Amino acid sequence: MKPTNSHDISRSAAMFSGILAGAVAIAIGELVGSFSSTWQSPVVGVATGIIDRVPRSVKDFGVEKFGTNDKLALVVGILVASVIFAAVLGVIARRRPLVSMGGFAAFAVVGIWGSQQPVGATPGAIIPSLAAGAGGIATLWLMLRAAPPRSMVVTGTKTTTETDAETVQVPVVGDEPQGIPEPVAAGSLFDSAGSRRKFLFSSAGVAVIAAAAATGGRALRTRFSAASSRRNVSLPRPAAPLAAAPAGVTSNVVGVSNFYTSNADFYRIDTAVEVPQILVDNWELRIHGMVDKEIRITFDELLKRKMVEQDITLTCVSNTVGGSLTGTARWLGVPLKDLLDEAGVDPRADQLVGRSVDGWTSGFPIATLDGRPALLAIGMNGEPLPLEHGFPARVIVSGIYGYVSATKWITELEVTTFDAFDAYWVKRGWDKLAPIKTQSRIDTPRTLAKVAPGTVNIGGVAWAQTVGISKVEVQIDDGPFGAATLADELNADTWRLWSMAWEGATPGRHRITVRATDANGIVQSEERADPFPNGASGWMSILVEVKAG
Ligand SMILES: Nc1nc2c(c(=O)[nH]1)N[C@H]1C(S)=C(S)[C@@H](COP(=O)(O)O)O[C@H]1N2
Ligand SMILES: [Mo]
Repeated sequence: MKPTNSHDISRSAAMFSGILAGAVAIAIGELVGSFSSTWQSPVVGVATGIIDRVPRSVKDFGVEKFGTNDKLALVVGILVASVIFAAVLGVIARRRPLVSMGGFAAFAVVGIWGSQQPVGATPGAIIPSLAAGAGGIATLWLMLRAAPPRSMVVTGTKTTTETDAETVQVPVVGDEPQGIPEPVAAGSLFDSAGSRRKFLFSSAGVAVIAAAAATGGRALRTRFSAASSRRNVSLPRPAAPLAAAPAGVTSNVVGVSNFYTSNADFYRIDTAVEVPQILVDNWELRIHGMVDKEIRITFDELLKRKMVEQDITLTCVSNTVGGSLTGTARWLGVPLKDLLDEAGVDPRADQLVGRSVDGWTSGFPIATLDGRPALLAIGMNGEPLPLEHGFPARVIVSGIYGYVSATKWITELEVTTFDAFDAYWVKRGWDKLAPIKTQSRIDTPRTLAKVAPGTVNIGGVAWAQTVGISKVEVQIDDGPFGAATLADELNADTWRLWSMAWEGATPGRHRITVRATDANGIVQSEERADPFPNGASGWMSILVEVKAG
């Protein structure tokens, strides 16, 4: 028979202790991570580190599969993996307490790795992970000590009692029993002096503390929330306010996009696990690199500069044909050209790099600042930038995809060369140069929609930023392409709405195809290409079911 002793606790109690210890570790990480605006939750840090490292194909899969919830899924995945790992460490602790402590230390090391991900991470940022690891070990120790010996746990039909211990002859000095054999093996560290009662109370206590720490940490984080800072910003008036867009740019066909995309509906794409929280008082933009003189601008100083308003359609390179990763807004900001002129650009420099607080970078040719709208933007559709869209400042440049230009939460503009630096997505294989491809999209009817025979209203948007759209054509099945009606053009940097009444739609399944022509007379490429490495191309086609009744 296997010898039992007081420190031999049940497997399930050990597993449960491990899980609680893991929960405490994570909770302490959340709490301590909220003590400083430059620290972060280890879970978030690790998620960020993973996002930065996954191969492109896996990442695309994540985005496709989970949409913008991919980050949430990742965080949940990390939590589940942590719980499983902690459970295993709990079980291991019964026999090999040092190994289990090592496991918690490894846990902390992973957190430390995550904490050092953002550019400019301070050495102090490892503290939340260290505290988490220590908290985990301490909790495991406490729980295992509180756990009842296995002998008190009913296993099957047999209940062992701890009578052996009582029959041991103990030398007595004074009133104290001396020399009770120290528990061996598992007992040396996680020596159980527990009982079921003690274990229950400890569990409840630890769970409450963990929950309080995690919630407290989350709540404390909001001290550094940018939301209130944003509410206090009042946007300056532009030097020459833009007139409201004329009604002619909109469409009266139901289902076609609004000309301006509301901030709430504007697509969001970035690698940030948590929206960076920047308080304007802590914000500064540094313009440096190959410049005559480095410039630092605070938010207050920025507000005093000459502001312009510009209507620009922003597009993501990951937008698939017919996709929704594009939107139009009225942006308010300072022309990038003004800022660079002030800094004085070295003629040998050819790349302007934007760097965000979280270390993300973009880069595009300085020559792109050729007169097209290109802003350091602080306002979007009449409001300060929403937090998810880069508060307090971001870059917006017409005609090039967001990944090379549209740095949100920007803190640095660096004048450099393409030889010297590859930006975030360029390092991951995407093209260095990324002009937006001419595209057209059918907004209505929806793919596989059922529509009544007769007249079917078709409509959507088309874009060719910096050039403009001169024609949109629609094809039904294999018929000829017919010109759609174009809404008025606001400017060459925004999309153009279009519509067409398809007369005499007959019952059955039909294909609708759209293609645009830019203002230079160049027809949108028919060749199908995936977004990687420089943007999708191809004509959008949908199928509709024409059905009476
Ligand atoms: N800091 C930061 N800025 C970023 C990104 C990012 O991952 N991090 N993604 C870029 C990409 S790929 C695009 S398409 C645009 C999207 O801007 P939006 O989220 O405001 O629509 O932001 C750009 N700016
Ligand atoms: Mo993008």
